Amino acid sequence: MSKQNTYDEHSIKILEGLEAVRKRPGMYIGSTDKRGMHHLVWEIVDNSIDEIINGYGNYIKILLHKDGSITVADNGRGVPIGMHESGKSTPEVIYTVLHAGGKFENSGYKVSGGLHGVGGSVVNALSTFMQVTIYREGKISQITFKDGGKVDKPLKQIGESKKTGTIVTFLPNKEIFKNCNFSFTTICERMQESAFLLSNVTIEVIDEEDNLQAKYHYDNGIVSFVEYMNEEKRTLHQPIHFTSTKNRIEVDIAMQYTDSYNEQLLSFVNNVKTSDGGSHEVGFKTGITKAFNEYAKNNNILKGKDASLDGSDVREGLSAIISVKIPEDLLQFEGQTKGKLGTPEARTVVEAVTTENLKFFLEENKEIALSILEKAQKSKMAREAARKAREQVRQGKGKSNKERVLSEKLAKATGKDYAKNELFLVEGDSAGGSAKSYRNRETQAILPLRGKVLNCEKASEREIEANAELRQIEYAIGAGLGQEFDYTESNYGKVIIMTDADVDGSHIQVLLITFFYRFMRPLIEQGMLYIATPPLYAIETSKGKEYIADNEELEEKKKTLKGNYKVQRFKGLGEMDPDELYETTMDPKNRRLLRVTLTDAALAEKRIHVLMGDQVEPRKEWINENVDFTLEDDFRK
Ligand code: 0R9
Repeated sequence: MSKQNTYDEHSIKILEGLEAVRKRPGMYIGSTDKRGMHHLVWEIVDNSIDEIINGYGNYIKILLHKDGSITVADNGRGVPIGMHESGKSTPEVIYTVLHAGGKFENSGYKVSGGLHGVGGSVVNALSTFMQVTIYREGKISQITFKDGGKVDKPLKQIGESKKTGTIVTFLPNKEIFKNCNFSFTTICERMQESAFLLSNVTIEVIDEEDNLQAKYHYDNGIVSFVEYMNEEKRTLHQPIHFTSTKNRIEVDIAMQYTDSYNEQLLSFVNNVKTSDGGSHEVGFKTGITKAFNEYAKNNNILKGKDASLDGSDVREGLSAIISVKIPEDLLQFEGQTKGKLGTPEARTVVEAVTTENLKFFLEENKEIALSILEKAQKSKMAREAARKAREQVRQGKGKSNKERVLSEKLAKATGKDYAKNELFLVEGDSAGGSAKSYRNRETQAILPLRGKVLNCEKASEREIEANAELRQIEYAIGAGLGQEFDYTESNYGKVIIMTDADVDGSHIQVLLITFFYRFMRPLIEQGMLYIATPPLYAIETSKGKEYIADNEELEEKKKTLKGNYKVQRFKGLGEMDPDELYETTMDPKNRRLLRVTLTDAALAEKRIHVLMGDQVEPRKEWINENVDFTLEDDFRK
């Protein structure tokens, strides 16, 4: 037996380490759902990215194979192939010893605060197959593992080549990652982000099953990123770009205003996205507010007694990327998913760099400064007007005739415990009528919606206000709109979308989700938005009537039935009797509500585009991944 195959004390320790990963995968990769499984890919890709950051290689390729395995390849130097002091080959150590990568670590900017950097051994532990092929020193060498890190074939030369690089293939353990598949879209989004941040690197993603491919390469880093974010918008100027290093913190910022009302801010620390923001974002926001207010005062745009522009005013229509590089000893991450930067120095440094550079830019570019300030002033006025109008509505004043008519459609709940109250947005007047007649009047309010809701992917707040259906929803919820929206003011703890289980119903759901996403996002973030799931079938047997959720459940049920039975298919909510609708879909005792969650809001605006576009496939995938419900049946067409 060769040395690599003998199970000595050292090998046992290694297998125990890998066993610990399998026992508590969550500790290493966050979770064992789809997100966790993709984390395995990020772990491997991060190694390639580290190599590129260190100055070696410019190409990464990812292949999603038909059998559920995945390959990541880079053209760096290749993992060293020599013998390690333990007597094992270096690749064996790297892919079986926890945290071994770190010992060889030579990148000054490795992110250790997040879930990153735990390395190939964790991926190996959670895979039933892993193969590492290395092109280095004129040779092609390969090592294969099975069953979560056991060496199947030790490192061996399998050929000769002048190329250099590393290829890693692995098959995630299906018992750990149940019902999970790799998603081409998720991988593409992340790789595109990396391509933006790295500049002059090509990243290719290929899905062999569905024959899809994508290739990313950007010459201008985060400037290209901002241009991409604003691709479909009207911009007010060329992107503003500045970089600077202070107190060992490197700041790289690109920003560009558009004529839209939306703010889009993405931040990164050491090339890893900080989805929950943190001190660098705070510094940036304070910095731009300061720069614009100072400029406005110095140039008499804001006069003596005028109130200052507020942060939200100067961020209206702004798209920005904040990328900082922080040395390891200063890194602090917060929050459950470690997506928030804590490092206090990042706030002061980013604020100083932003104020300084932006002030300089504004002085040098008067016309641009004025156009941005004009927009900010408008936002300030609209904000003040909206606040006054809301106060009047709250005090019962200023309720127009129109609003009174609108509010007649709403069947209010009588209870005053707002958190317990529920607002049902019901497709169609007829189902709305059924729901109104048979509901829990104390806690359940009904607002019937007629026809399709406005597609508000690109609508402004003013257009929303002009749209009767959306205006009603805003008015019923009573917590404002857009930047003024305050979920604590909501008249309801749950807002429930109730539509027919057909294509039109699904479309209405998507349109409403888009509306809430754009204009009442905290409602989604707070987990207050739901989808009702009316049953598709009822089965009548000698024992009585039973409701069936979907086709799958129907097939299962049919297998268990003996004797005569009758299947009824509900084509819409209107086909159910009012008591039936209440019992199956509204009664908290029986109903099944699906909570709408946005797992990753960062590029969501871009995704809303996908969602609202003409193509069905990307939309279906987006919904499946980002909204906690599936609409398989309805989106199959
Ligand atoms: C396809 C995924 N790629 C990788 O996993 C990968 C790891 C890796 C790497 C090095 C180069 N390319 C890589 N790709 C490397 C080489 C050298 C020094 N550091 C890193 C060198 O030539 O001296 N390594 C990651 C960890 C290790 N190598 C090490 F620990 F073995 F050094």
